[in-house]
Amino acid sequence: MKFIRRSLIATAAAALLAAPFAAMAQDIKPRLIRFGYGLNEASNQGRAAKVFADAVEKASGGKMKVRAIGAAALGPDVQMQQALIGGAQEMMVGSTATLVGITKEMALWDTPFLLNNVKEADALLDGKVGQAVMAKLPEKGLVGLVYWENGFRNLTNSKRPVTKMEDLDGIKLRVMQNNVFLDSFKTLGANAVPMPFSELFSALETKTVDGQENPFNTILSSKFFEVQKYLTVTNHVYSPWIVLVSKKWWDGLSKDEQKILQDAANESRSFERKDTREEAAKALGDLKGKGMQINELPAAEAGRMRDKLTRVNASIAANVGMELWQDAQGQLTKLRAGK
Ligand code: TK8
Repeated sequence: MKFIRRSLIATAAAALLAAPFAAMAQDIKPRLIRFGYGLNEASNQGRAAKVFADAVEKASGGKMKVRAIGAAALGPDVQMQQALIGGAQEMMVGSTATLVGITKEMALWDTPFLLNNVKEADALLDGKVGQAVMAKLPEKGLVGLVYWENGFRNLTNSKRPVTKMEDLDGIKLRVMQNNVFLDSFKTLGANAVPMPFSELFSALETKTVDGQENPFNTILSSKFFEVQKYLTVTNHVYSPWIVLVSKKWWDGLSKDEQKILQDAANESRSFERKDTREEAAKALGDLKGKGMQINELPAAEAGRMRDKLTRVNASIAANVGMELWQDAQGQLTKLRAGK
């Protein structure tokens, strides 16, 4: 009897002691962050995702852990955006173009021939205009941290070299799931088909589509050169990527945790832009080495395309709002005047 009572007391005492320990164990269990992206691990996107993951882990002393999951294993951009909004996934990086269905102001970045160089891109994205566009996300259940560079987009296809606008006639061209891209390429005469990036390689391989458009880096890292003969340097639009957080999840973080994520995102942005630009500078030579036939779109043809797209530009301005459109144009005018 005595023995039983003593052991009961011991059990109760152990339970009392165990409770706070269990709570502590909960506290030190790291926060797991699933960070999804669409390209391969061996791409500019994959490398920067790793830099972000390492920076978060280091700054949090291991209390926050980022699992970077590439190759659209968590789904294409559009699906991940929904998972973030619902709180089923914490973070992602993807194209601003696929976000337009959620935040119409993102279409500003889809304006053909809007930006002339990466200096203009950095100034606009990191300045007032880029931040104003990003500020539209929280009301939709998303938080934007930084813009990364996807880059200037160029055209590839398996049918013929594109040296003038008319060469696009009848080319079945995959575009991102975005009305501006769809409209632009239809206006230029291509048979544009929207499709998630994750389906693109096999669609090119099976000739479901003849061509696509993406920066040099992606044409290289996604091995499109294996299934595309012709590359035309068009630089028809500058595409940003955006690092997104689920707002539902973000709101449950402490201020310190939010700062760790924002700081790590800033660090990843510097790394990513430098890495992307270095890779892009030599990618064209690499693609030539892989057997692609490359030509530059003559400036006069780019001009013709620009003129043809005036109507599309007008509809972008109307959709994103005149104030934003004029702010962007105003900042560009100033930049170009060297102010
Ligand atoms: C990757 C995409 C890709 C984009 C596209 O998920 O879809 O063509 O350029 O980078 O976001």
